[in-house]
Amino acid sequence: MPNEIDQIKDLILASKKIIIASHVDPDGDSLGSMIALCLILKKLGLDAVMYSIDGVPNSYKFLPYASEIVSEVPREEFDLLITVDSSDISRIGKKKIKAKKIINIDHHPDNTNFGDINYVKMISSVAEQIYHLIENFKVVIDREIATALYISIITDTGNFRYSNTLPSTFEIAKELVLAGASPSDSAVAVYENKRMEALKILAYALMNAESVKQGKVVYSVITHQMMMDTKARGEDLVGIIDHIRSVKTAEVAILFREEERDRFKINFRSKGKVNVSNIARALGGGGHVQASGCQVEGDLEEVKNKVLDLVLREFK
Ligand SMILES: [Mn+2]
Repeated sequence: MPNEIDQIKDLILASKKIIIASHVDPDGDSLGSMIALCLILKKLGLDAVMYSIDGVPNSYKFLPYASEIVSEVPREEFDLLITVDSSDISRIGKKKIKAKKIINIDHHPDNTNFGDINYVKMISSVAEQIYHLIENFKVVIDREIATALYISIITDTGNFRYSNTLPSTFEIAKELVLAGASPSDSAVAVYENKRMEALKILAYALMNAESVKQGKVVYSVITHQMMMDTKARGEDLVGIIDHIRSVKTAEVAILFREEERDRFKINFRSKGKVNVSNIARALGGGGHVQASGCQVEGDLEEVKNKVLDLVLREFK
């Protein structure tokens, strides 16, 4: 029985029309690994469509080939759909892609193994998995591939700070830097690219932060009104949760964002002791042990109480 990587290689080489899809609300890992995979396929003489239902957030438009990513589902039927960083097929969005076969490449523990081939491994990022594909394909990593994968790794590990950072993460990062990825340029591109509006909405979030359970749970709320006041957009909220988590006593950080009247998008971060994937899943969402999210309907007080209740229960 050949392993998943060999099976993936065989299926890719046997396919003519290929589409790669990232998840909704795409992050650095899903975009970077999608781009790297597409560039590898190009080197093999294969063309692939890159698809992200929510397009590319401005903060990731610097990625090589980001402008080639489409947000409309092509009408034709594909031989192969490759999903990256998506724990379930529903994560690529509501619009259906016609494809004969699916390869599912992901590192989420709650992956539903929805593909014809499932390459699911609990490592730092899909980028690490793509790196192993490259080794098997014997493709030379150029500066663009290296940069795309390096960005994936730093965004999913919080620049090598989260507990998913393994020795293998550094080994692969080293190879990517040798191949031309720049750690300093990448860090500037990812962490120092904010709009002024992002600073203002961050100020609101920090000013309004509160804590419970002797500071072990720190949370904040971003209302629609605050978004209006600061002219902030969804992309300006990236990273706010990490500031909330930075409180010394905090074990869990929560950010409630009012998406529309009586509907809140909620992000969780944990320093490791509390499994926030369980909490998000109980509320219909998903994610990792240390980073997860969900949406909850109800008025703010109701939603806050429900969520905090669940979080406090995870402490026992
Ligand atoms: Mn990821």
